[in-house]
Amino acid sequence: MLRYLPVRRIHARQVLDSRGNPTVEVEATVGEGIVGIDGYTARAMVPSGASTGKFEAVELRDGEKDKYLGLGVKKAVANVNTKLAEAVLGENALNQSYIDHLLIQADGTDNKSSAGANATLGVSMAVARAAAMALRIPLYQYLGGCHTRKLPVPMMNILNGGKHADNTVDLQEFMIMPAGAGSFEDGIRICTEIYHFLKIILKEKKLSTAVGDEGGFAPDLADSKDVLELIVMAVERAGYEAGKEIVIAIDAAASELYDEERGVYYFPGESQMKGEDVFRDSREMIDYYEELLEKYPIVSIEDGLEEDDWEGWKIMTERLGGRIQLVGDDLFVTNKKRLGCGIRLNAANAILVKVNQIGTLSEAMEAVEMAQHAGYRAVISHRSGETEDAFISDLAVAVGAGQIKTGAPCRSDRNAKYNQLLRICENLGDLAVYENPFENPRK
Ligand code: 2PG
Ligand code: MG
Repeated sequence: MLRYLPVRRIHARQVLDSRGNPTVEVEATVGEGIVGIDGYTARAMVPSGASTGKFEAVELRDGEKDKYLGLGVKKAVANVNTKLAEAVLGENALNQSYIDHLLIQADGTDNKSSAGANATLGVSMAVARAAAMALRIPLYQYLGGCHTRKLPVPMMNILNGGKHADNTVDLQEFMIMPAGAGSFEDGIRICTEIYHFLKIILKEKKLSTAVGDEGGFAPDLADSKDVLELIVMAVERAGYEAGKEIVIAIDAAASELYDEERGVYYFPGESQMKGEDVFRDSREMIDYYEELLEKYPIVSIEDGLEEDDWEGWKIMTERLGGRIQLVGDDLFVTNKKRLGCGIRLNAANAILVKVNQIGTLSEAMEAVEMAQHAGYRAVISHRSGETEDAFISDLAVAVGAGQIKTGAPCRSDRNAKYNQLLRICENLGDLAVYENPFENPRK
């Protein structure tokens, strides 16, 4: 059995992401020079957020105002090509946790602010992919083992708002989940049909069919109820039953609405559409969600409150946690310390996992493990700024997350993830498992 697979070459370059911003791409070559083993080169690209949590690991940007509006990543690229490469060259690519440990050490800070989480993550992912290639097994199997076979239920964001669109919808994401579909493939088909019917309905109503950063439509609507009405209409028009084949998830991204000075959440779009300022405090936010739950088949709310409001999260979990999934994104930032705090306090009951929030693959996988041990669910997620890299699809299957959030069935940066999952589905054949994650709510 192959036990030692040396990292032979690490090389980074600056490329573009789905929003036209620079990002880091890393190539890793492993194995060269070992008897009987060819060299294998794999590539990974790093995603980037817009509604970024303030406790996330640091994404290093150049800040040169005359180039890419300050968003270049040449410094992160240089860090990969110098100190991170030096740290892992000659080391065993088959020992991912050790590779990641070396990257963390080479950075030397708590939040990857020296090398940049965009630099460490690129190396981490490229090495893992190269190792899988050398072993000639699919990435999901390399990361998850031979028993890996659970496909995730997609959270498809078909209507964009908040920081991801230029419209009046204040909550960031309205997603459909084919939780009652018979297979992953059917789930994708059903959601895509609903997406197309939503477009037809928007056109009929003379609303905009332009899309936001994650490929969902971004019309001007008065409030969340209007959005949910349209979604239910699209589900029915496509021939499905909302609450049966299809359930709904929301990412409120409430940290973005929070007005720190006043200690309340401000809804700018709703205010504009209604001609009066709309504020909600923490308790009113929970009341608001409760009202929406009564009327619509919502099964999951992400970042319902802002990232510092542990007390509010505790109360929200007490009030809603028995009925729906409450996902911590900005709250947990894929960080075990923050997740541990949430578990102790009984705040939220699920974690959103974004590899670039923490900066290495091992740390992200450990966060999933910690969540699953505590009876929390895990949702693997893209960022609003993405690339054609579909690493997270393999990761979602590898950890058996059961849920993936990766945008609308529109724009190749989003469909790259769905298409990779379709390939994995085909690869698994009859072994593939597709389950409704909400059938046996664990709380
Ligand atoms: C989120 C993400 C992804 P961003 O808030 O969950 O949908 O957005 O990448 O902008 O943080
Ligand atoms: Mg979020």
